[in-house]
Amino acid sequence: MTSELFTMPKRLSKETSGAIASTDGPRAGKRAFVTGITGQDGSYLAELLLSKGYEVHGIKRRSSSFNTARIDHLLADWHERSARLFLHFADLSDSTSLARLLYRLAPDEIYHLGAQSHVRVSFDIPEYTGDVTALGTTRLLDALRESGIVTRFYNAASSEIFGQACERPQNERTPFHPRSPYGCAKLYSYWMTANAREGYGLFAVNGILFNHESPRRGEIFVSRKITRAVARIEAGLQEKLYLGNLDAERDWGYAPEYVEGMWRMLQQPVPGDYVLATGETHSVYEFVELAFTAAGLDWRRHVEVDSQYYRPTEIDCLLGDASHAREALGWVPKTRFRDLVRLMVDADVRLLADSLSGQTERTMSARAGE
Ligand code: NDP
Ligand code: GDR
Repeated sequence: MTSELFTMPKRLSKETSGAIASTDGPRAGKRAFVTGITGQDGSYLAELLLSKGYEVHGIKRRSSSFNTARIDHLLADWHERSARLFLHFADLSDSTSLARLLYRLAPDEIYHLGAQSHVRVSFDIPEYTGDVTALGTTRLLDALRESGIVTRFYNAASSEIFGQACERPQNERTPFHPRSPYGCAKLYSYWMTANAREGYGLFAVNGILFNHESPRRGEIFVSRKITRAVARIEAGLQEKLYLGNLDAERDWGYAPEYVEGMWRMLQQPVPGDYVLATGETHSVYEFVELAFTAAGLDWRRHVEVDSQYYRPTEIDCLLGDASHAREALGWVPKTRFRDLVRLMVDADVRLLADSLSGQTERTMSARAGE
């Protein structure tokens, strides 16, 4: 389906638009554009796409310190002919930067992963979360429409949109009841993506992903907070770990497997929405117990509850049903909960040992032994 709203804008010439020199030539493979490439999922996705021969363009935010640690091992000097990963300064709060890049790059596929992604923090900065996580998607979709390019669009939706769900497990037809500013922002983003598909015929998909973790998980998400603390307690650098609600249950999978699912969604003949989940749910308490036991520690001696980590509204239990993804995409999660906890503890123990021995120049993936 086409629409007048997709009419090509008057294009600038390459000279005046400042086309990116290294990407001007004919393309051998597909070109992908990734928001959130510096995050956990973005880094695994970049690896996957490069391994499939893609040329990958990601955006990074201006920061007063380096924020590319997760992808440093993938970056080559962009002057070199072999370079296939390129970073550009842009921000989801700056529509002009997004429009300019999409126009210049005309990517075959767009993976929209950028967000203020922390649920607890979204209660402290709800307006900002709405601006980046909700409106950021609108800005990107609008930039896409204005640039007049033909492309495929993946939106990182979230199991948080189910919130206090009325049924268990949750699938693509489960009604939504978000329980945080983040969940509300993701629900808006979800509907904007669906609307672009229905209204403008865009190949746009929502990946409704349940929690997925890895050694590259941000340090203030509960899984990584626990495994880092276990490593530090084992090394005698820390005595206590303060957590919030230990009873909350989540469907936890392994991040590299989930980015494979994202890619598969964009290779389908028609666009749709997909849940990715393991189909198992475990409490934070279970995560704690397994992680401490893996390092030979007794969690009761070290873990205390601090109510400041509680949320004004919590989701008690999330459990996903990914049978649609299994049937349509052939996507099946492989890493079990117990193995996930173990590999994260092992990675943090190695990471700490490396940093204590001064081997700080080693890349994150090498440190994690992945
Ligand atoms: P991360 O928090 O690790 O990464 C978020 C990314 O978004 C980072 O690259 C971050 O940049 C970038 N970002 C934040 N604000 C802006 C902005 N204003 N402009 C441009 N980029 C910005 O998230 P994950 O990798 O874990 O998750 C990827 C996506 O999937 C997110 O949208 C998340 O909400 C969603 N999701 C994640 C799940 C999970 O379990 N991991 C489950 C379901 C959904 P910087 O590095 O500079 O901070
Ligand atoms: P979540 O992940 O909110 O599910 O969002 P998080 O790891 O933050 O919390 C999971 C559960 O653990 C409980 N919890 C704590 N959480 C944190 N961060 N810190 C604590 O000290 C703590 N103690 C207990 C929480 O209350 C919660 O129940 C993640 C993010 O990646 C989102 O971007 C994504 O959309 C969803 O997963 C699916």
